[in-house]
Amino acid sequence: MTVDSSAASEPRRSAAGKAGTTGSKTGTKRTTSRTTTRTTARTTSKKSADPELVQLLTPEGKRVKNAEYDAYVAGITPEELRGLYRDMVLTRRFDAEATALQRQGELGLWASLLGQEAAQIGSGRATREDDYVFPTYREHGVAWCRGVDPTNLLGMFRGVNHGGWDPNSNNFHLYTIVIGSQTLHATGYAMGVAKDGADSAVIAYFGDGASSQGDVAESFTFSAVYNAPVVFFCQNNQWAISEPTEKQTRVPLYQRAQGFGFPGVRVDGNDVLACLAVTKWALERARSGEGPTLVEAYTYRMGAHTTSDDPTRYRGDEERLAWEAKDPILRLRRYLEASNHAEEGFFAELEIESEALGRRVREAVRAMPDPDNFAIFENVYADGHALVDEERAQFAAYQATFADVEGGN
Ligand SMILES: Cc1ncc(C[n+]2csc(CCOP(=O)(O)OP(=O)(O)O)c2C)c(N)n1
Ligand SMILES: [Mg+2]
Repeated sequence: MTVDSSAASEPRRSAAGKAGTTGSKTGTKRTTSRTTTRTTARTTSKKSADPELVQLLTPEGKRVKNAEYDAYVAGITPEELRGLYRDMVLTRRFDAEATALQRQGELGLWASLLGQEAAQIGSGRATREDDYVFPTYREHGVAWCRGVDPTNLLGMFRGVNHGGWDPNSNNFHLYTIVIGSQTLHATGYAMGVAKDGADSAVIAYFGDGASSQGDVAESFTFSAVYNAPVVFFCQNNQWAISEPTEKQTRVPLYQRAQGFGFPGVRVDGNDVLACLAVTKWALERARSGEGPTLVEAYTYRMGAHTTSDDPTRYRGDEERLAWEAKDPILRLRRYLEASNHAEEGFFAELEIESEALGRRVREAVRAMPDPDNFAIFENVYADGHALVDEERAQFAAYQATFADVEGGN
């Protein structure tokens, strides 16, 4: 069987070792003291064209065997597979709607996840309810899996709030714009989880560009040394705004983990099944006291960085076309159809559901109330602060200079 792989056509990689690393699967008791993480060569299915890449579904929708990861999706039912498909379709629809709303002036900005649905739905569905997720600003699919209502994601992008959801309701932290900083938050949180003796895991999302941040290196060091139950999920979407991944690293990103003393693995980020399996494996390691794991989901940002970006200024169409052939949604659809796991009615109903979601999102955004002008001074300190009081008073005085036009707009 011929297996296409996302990494096989990778054009820019220069220096690369071949094997990743895997951690010892021994040791099930979590402890905050040091435990030894052994590294051995990790190889993936012999059938894969690229031994670095874990792939369970080819771009043509063929299921390929993988000795290490099949077990993590062995019991998956046709209904669950359809569920993954539904998640990806609705997330893409929500994302397209948000992009359109920005173009209509209803949002100030939008960061599209187009192309990254499998990485986000596969990893998001691998998490358990009591796990804790630290996203960047693009994890709309993970938010969906965590049960955050998608309309709540839009407030910040409309400029009417600083987040829009209670992180503790769904164990899904607020979006983080400061690149890479959430990996430190996740590491600290995971160290706390370990101290509590809980068997929950923590997962931090970040990008290929973020991998160059000191914060990420620091969180790798701390999590390794303290054996924190955290999964670092890097979506390598090939670009950090206009900087290609080759400007971030001379080795495949997943191999960075080895230098910190924990395992790293590269998964086909456009293969929802592989992302589910690999993330389950990594979360299981965390739960059983084996410490951190780096998962590099090898994928592609099919759209612009944000609605403020114009990717035609720095990359060509051929690259995008090559990745479109590996579309995550199309490949699962092909698999569902070829294996008779979904009938035509399922796809038709999903289309209706997508339309309804689009309508709901449009209506919700337009109905969002403008914030109170002084809300920005709330929640800075738990008990108030003299400097905040002073700034509030200054702002009130400034606002008063507009009193004559108040209500006139
Ligand atoms: C500390 C910091 N530096 C710079 C920026 C500006 N910035 C916003 S997004 C971005 C690129 C991030 O790329 P990557 O980590 O690959 O994530 P992606 O946007 O591709 O999902 C940069 C440099 C920022 N937000 N924070
Ligand atoms: Mg990126």
